Amino acid sequence: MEIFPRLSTLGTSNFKHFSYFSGLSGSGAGYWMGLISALGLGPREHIAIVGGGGKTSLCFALAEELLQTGRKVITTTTTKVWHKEANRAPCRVFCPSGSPSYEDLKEELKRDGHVFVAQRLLESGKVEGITRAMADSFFKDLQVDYVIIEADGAAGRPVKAPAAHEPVIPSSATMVIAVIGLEAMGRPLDPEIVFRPGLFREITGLEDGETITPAALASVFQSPNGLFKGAPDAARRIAFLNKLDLLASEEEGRALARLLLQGPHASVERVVMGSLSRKEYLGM
Ligand SMILES: Nc1nc2c(ncn2[C@@H]2O[C@H](COP(=O)(O)OP(=O)(O)OP(=O)(O)O)[C@@H](O)[C@H]2O)c(=O)[nH]1
Ligand SMILES: [Mg+2]
Repeated sequence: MEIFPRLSTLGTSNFKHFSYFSGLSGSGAGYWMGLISALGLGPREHIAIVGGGGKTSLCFALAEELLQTGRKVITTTTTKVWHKEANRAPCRVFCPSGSPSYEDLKEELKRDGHVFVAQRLLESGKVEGITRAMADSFFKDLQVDYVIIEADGAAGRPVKAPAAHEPVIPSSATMVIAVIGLEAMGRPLDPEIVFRPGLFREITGLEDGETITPAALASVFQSPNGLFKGAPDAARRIAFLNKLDLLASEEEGRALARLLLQGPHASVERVVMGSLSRKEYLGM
């Protein structure tokens, strides 16, 4: 097991007056919320993040907010992330020959509060993630407060549809957060916007070049083959509509939130809309 020591942590800001949601009756009326309250996190959670358009950003923003409230956090991936992304954690632990020593991990968590764990560094510049079973064990055996997993890949696109082997969600996940980047809204269906466009077409019924609408995006959250595929039955499902800063008008974001919360196929416990870049969130 290799341990990489503390880097400086990132700054944050929690509550700001909101400007986008004047017409929405969100539970944070009048104020942006912090991520912990917007997501409705309990005192311990095993969180799998799927989709595109902000998974890594959400993973580290959430870890940072939890760390500031004194919680112990393991971030990791069941797929791959860039090494430079892993370096955002105050401490990184690599365990190429299997599970890391829990005694050492406990020491690192005591010292730094937030540890990123992966198997090994790859020549591509990515790091290879851990197995579902290891993530389950961190949550159940190590009893760390929060395990946060990037459990899917979208090759930098804001939206995707999962392939057969995706996402990779551990069975003890208590919450699955499906992320999209709202800049996909109103854009034509194109491989630059959509990862796995063929599967996206199957789910949404759109053809190449057709406009991506709120209804099409709602179907990607709601289809059995969509973003929440493989989520454990007991896990709460949250839709995270990110990059609100890139939408000219929030109306289409609101329309999507309404479909997800009130439509005939509503299946998410809550919707969080906002911007990870601006650290502005509203939970609905
Ligand atoms: N404008 C804007 N950009 C954002 C926001 N959140 C994330 N980004 C940027 O969007 C890009 C993708 O964000 P990531 O967090 O890497 O997304 P991801 O889902 O992990 O992407 P993959 O790992 O490639 O599937 C990065 O360049 C981020 O800096 C946001 O709220 N607004
Ligand atoms: Mg990522």
